[in-house]
This record gives sequence, C-alpha cells and structure tokens, in this order.
Amino acid sequence: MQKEFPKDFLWGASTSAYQVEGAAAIDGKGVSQQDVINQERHEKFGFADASVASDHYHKYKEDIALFKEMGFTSYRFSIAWSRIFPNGDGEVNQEGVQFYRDLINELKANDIEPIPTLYHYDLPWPLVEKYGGWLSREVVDDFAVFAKYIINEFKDDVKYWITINEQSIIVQYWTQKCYILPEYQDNNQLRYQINHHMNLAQAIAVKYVHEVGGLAGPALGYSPIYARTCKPEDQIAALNANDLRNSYYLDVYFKGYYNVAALTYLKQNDLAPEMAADDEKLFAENLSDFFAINYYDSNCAHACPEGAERRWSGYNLTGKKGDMSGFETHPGFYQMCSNPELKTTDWDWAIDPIGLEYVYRDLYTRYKIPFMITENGLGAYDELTPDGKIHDDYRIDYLREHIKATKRAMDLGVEVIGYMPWSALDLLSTSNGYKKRYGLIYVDRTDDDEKECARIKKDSFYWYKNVIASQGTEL
Ligand code: BGP
Repeated sequence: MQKEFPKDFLWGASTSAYQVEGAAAIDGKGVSQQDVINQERHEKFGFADASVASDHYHKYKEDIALFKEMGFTSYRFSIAWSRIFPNGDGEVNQEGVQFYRDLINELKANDIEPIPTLYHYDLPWPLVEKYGGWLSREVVDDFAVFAKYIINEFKDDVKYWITINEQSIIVQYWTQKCYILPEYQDNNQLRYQINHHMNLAQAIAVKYVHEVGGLAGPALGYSPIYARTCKPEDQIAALNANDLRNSYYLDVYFKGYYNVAALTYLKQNDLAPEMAADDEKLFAENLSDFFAINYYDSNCAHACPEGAERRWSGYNLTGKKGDMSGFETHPGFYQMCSNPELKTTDWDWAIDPIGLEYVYRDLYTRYKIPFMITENGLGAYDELTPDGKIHDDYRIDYLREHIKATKRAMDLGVEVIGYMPWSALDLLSTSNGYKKRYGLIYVDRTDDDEKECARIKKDSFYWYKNVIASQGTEL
C-alpha cells in the first residue's frame, strides 16, 4: 500500500474560462479573441464554437457540488478578461466581477481553495482591433490594469495566483492561441515578440500578487525532451531543444533573464525579441514562487543538419493516430520527432508518466521551488453507454500512473503541494472541439448539438473520489 500524501495536499482539477463557461455574450461580457478564433474553427473544421461550451457559467453551483462530492480541496479556473473589461480597457463590468465573486464564495463555502489563472488565451477582441493584441507592447499596460483590479478584488480569498497560461505553447501554436492578423503570420520573429510582452505582463502580475502577500506562478506547458539516440549529436540536439522550448521560459520566470544559448540562437536567426534596457531588471525583481506544471507528454529530438528547412510545430486535427502535420525543425540546432519507445493518444501525444517524474527531479535540482500540477490528463474519445455510464478506464490508468510518478518524486524530497488534472469536467478542447474529452465529469453535448449539457459522472469520477478519500493510498 502506498504511503499517504500530506494532509494539506491540494487535490482538485482544472478548467479555463472560454473552454468551459459559455455565456459568451451574456451579462455584459465583451468578445474575446477565442470567441472569434473558435467561430472560425467551427466554420472551417466543424468544432464547437465557444458560445455555450459546457455552460459552467449557469451550472457552476451544480459543478462545485460534484467537485465537493469528489472531495476536491482546490479548483483551478481562469478569469475571462473580457468579462471584467469588455473593451479590454476602460469601464469595469460589475456583473462579470460578481460572477467570479459568486464562484469563489461557492468554492470557499465548500472548503475548496480557489486557484485562479489571470490569462488563459482569451484576450479581449477590441485590443486585437486596436493594436494587434499581444503583438503590441501597449497590451502590457492594459493587462497590468486588469491584473491589478482582479488581484485587489480577490486578495482576501486567493493565496495562489496563476499568472499566464503556457507561453511556450503560445509561441508554438501562435495563430491558435492568439488572433494574428493574416499579414503578420509569416513573420516568425513575432512569436518571440509576443512572448516578450507576456513576460513583462507576467512579471507585473507577480509584483502585484507579492504586494498583497500572495504567491504567484506561471502555468508552464512543459514536456521534457529526450534525445532519440545516445549519439552525442542527438544529445546536444535535445539540449538545444530543451533550452529553446523550456529553459527559455523558465529562466525568465525563475532567474530573471533569458536562457543564453536559446537567445543567442534566436539572435543569429533574426527571431529574437526586441527589448528595452530595463526589461530583464523587471524580470529579476519579480521572480515567481512555484512551478505550476501542465504536463501531458514528453518529446523527443535528434540532430538536424544546417540547410534543412525551418518548420514549426505540427498538430493532429483528426484524432487518427499518425495524422501529425509535422515536427518543429530548427536547422543546425534540433529537429523534434516521435519517440519509438512510447505509446500515444489518438491525437499523437506520447503517454509518459515517467516523464513527469523526470520533470520533477530535473527542475527541483535546478531551481528548488515547489510544484503544483495545474494540468495533466488524457484527451480521448469517450462513449456514453446505453446504461448512462462512461467507462474511461484508459483515463484512470493514465492519471494513476502520473500520481504514482508524483509520489515517487515526493519520496525523494521534491516538494509538491497539489495535483489538479485537466479537466474537472469535459470542455472545449483548444485544438479538437468536443470529440476529444478530458473530464472526470461527462458533459452531454457534441460539436453539433449543445443539448442540455447534462453532467454525468464517469468511472474516473468515482475512482478519483476514492483516491482523494484515501489520501492517495488507494490508486
Ligand atoms: C493545454 C491548455 C489547455 C488544454 C490542454 C489540452 O495546452 O492549457 O487549455 O486545452 O492543453 O489541449 P487540447 O485542448 O488542445 O487537447
């Protein structure tokens, strides 16, 4: 039998605003870039748009009752900037503030720690129209006003603040996570420019959180990168990939400066961001307090000759194994590839619980900062059987092995304060609509038909309830 997790360990799960709330044009909410992006994806690929999503806006009390039944002691959600400032700047929409106040009060009444994310991909659309959104440095000032307002508003109820979600993934999939006007889409330096603006915004958010006595951390979309072979040139390629895809972000948040090798490579290839003289000083003065890790998979890399064609990360839109549109390639630096040792999901994400153990061990050695898992999960086709059940044993297997990996790292001294897998309930996938599901709670709707969004407990719901009740000893 497994030894118990600490008594105050935060057990819960995660969601994000536009993926779960719906009510996209209700009670004063303004349009966000995700409303526009998902409308376009609906027209192009048939994925659901974000207008109703999982209707959490109207059903949050029912959802929190289910969280309580599972035994949650934490819930990670995000705050939609366009619900608070419908224009991105200017007037506050009090009805939007009231929604989050009600949500937080309901969580607290159920002894569930609210863990809000300030930014999860959903920039107010008027800021895209005004100055191109994250492309412009002007966005940093508008974000600062929003962040300060929210942090002050909820400072008495929130201890842990997640600042910005997955900047590294935004760089990789920038047109999916940000609205980029077509005329800019060929200029890849802008990927890193956007990220620089986000680094400034995130440092300012950390500053405000510290001013009110809270703790702050960015949610890192983190995949460790293995070398495909033990050839020295593949090992160096994996190191290069780790520097550019991982440490480039970590070092800013936790050391206060850009990773030297990654920044040098970007400069040599005209991809580096423009920055002002004091920007790194702002980073250094506002370091983050904990790792919020979003872990789904590990990645693999091998050496890549000079002169190869530069390519950006591909994706699988169909959910048929092997339908990946390509791998990121940086000539002379590295090329990403699949890992022949690992099984994958239907969307080609490598399943690797040991990879999570590797992340804990590697990052704790390098930074010695506590961890919180803010996403971890299996995207899968779920079937609602005629008897009204969802037998998602594949999801249970996935989560069990990742919790075990967490415990192994903790047994070697790594500090982990919470585990919040993705996702509390089914929601709109960022890349694949409602066919690809992650929830512990099933939401009865499809891409084409919103139905009533009824909640149904999956087998994983009952399993996770028992995991929490047994403090992680019964997996
Ligand atoms: C992370 C995001 C989430 C979530 C998850 C699964 O990158 O933070 O918002 O959606 O990945 O990704 P997807 O929905 O594309 O399967």
